[in-house]
Amino acid sequence: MDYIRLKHTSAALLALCLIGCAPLAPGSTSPAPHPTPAGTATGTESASASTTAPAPGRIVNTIGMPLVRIPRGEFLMGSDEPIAQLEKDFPLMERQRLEDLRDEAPMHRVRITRDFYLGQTEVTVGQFRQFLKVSGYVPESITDGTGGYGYNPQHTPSGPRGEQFDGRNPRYSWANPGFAQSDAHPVVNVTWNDAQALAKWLSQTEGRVYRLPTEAEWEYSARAGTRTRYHHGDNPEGLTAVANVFDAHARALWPAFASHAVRGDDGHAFTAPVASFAPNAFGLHDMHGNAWEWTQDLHDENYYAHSPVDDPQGPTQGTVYVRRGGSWHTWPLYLRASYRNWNSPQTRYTLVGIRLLMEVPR
Ligand SMILES: [Ca+2]
Ligand SMILES: [Ca+2]
Repeated sequence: MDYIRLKHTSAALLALCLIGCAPLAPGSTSPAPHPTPAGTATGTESASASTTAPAPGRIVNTIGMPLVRIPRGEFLMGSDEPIAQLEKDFPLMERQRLEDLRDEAPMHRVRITRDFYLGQTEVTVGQFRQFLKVSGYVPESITDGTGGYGYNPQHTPSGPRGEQFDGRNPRYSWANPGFAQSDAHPVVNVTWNDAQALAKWLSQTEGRVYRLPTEAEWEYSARAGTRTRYHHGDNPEGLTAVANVFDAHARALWPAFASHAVRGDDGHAFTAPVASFAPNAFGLHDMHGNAWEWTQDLHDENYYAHSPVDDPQGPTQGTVYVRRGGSWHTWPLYLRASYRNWNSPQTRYTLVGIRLLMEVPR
């Protein structure tokens, strides 16, 4: 289950170039082989030893965050799947939920004109802790005093939003989502504003430009040359091999939503240590599931109809920011590469985390 319902309820609440790279030729939609970096000015190059999959073109920054160089290229963004096809493959979904996916259309050609580095994983609890310790930053859930959300076995959903998690409550924050997390798990209960603070601090500390990815950069990275619903293909039941999703483990804790769970078992009822699953063709882990990932873009459901081909930056006006990829608590329909959901920049939740982009210096 996910708090997808928030999309339809309260808007107020939801409300480096390194020598030796081999970018995609303009016009190509195939994932390029991982380019090999010749060096880095900051961080430690690490193309082999790691807890994550070896990936040439990979660097590790000053807080231990691995980033993978993504080659520029073109892709088809969004989805043009007919509702009839989705009804066939997601038979338990109400018609309205399928109609609500119209902001994924029209499918349109997008060109990413510059290589960039993207976090190989979501930002981890350990990385976020280090950021707080060194920078002195205090996360929004603590400064505003309202706290975050958390898993509480005794929590009974009630009220108009029918929250599946307990909160907001000051007992919950990035440090406590109500379930056990090690430093290797993705940090959650972090806001879009918290992500901005982390990016700003890393930029100042390393003399680089860090930021959240645009929606286009995110989807290009998640697809890694594929045009299917997920990077492994179209079958939701294949997700448990590549992602931490709402699976048999989670189903046992939320029986009311059991019918929407994938049948398989990914081994994790809550968040999983990042990079527990195989990466996509770009070497990125957990683009589907584990934690939702904030993007830099505001949301406009009609944006795709008029967005530019080159490096779309999202609408210039709006109040909510897009998050992508689904989470450990998300149904398969909402784990598709094209799916868009959004929240206010103050939103913090047990399912939402961060993945950062680092620009290649001009
Ligand atoms: Ca799971
Ligand atoms: Ca994710």
